[in-house]
Amino acid sequence: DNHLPLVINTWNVTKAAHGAWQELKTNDASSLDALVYGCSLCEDGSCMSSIGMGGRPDENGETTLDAMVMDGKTMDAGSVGSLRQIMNAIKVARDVLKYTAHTLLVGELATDFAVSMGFEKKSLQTNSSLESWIQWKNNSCQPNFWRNVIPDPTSHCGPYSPDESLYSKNIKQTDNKRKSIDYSSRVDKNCHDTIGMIVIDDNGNVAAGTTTNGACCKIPGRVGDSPIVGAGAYARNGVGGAAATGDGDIMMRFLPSFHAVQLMSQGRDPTSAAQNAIYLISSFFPDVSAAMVTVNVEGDHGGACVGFEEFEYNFVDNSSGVITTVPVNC
Ligand code: SD4
Repeated sequence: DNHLPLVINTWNVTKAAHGAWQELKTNDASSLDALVYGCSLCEDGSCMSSIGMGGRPDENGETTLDAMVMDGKTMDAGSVGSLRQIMNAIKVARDVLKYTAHTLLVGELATDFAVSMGFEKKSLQTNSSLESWIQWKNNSCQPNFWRNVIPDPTSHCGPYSPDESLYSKNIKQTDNKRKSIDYSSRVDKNCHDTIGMIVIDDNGNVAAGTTTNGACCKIPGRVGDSPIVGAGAYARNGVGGAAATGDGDIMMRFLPSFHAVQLMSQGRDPTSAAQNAIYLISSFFPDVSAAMVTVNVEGDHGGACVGFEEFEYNFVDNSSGVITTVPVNC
């Protein structure tokens, strides 16, 4: 097929698309290695401030990373959740795939695994991540992830105060006192912090993957959708792949990437597969921010989104050889 190879990724992250494309075209890389290389270019924080190193920190001010890769030929996958102090999370995810029989390693022990694989351990904090954390800490109106701590934009937005019971983590409210979450306030709609990518090489091998630091000011230990197979991304040879971005705490309950690939395997075109997967989520959570890209092995591609002010994706295939940015209406 003259469309192959191809690369598609969430958001306008041409650095990642370009890196993956170069690997395919000039180094004859496999789809999996091209994907890992392209995404890893952004993990030093140089693409969007919120991917990888120096990205948006957790409540304690630490940046931790989620990443996954999936090989649609073997249906192998490797992923890491809440990985600490290792910059190239997607490369660690590939090592989980390649060198272990596991799928997901998490936290400090995933760091130990990475170190044993030769990765360098270092702080992921930068001046800008420190600054954004201090700003969050000092503004009690900023979104947080506690069900019993609802930011009140009408009140004075002072610093979080340790003795203010509203902001005390030690207060466990009973279910009937627990307020429902205003989902629309939790995710910064202008902050795009995940690359999800699908690469199909000229042998038709589909790889899919993600890398992210998750969500600003997450509760330490939180793992999002991005490293969850079928949620963050999914790949299947003979069909295609999908990758998702947005409010992962909600999205992971619906396995949207698996859902979309499943629909494509039943003959759906990529756009309607993405729309079905995303609109199912918003039918339960109308305020969710959620987006997805999809591509099939014929080279047809599409996207869908809800709740974002704008969503776009990068696409390049062999017939054009040029990276285009495709806007999607939300
Ligand atoms: C997460 N899905 O960890 C990621 C965040 C994201 O645009 O994609 N934001 O929930």
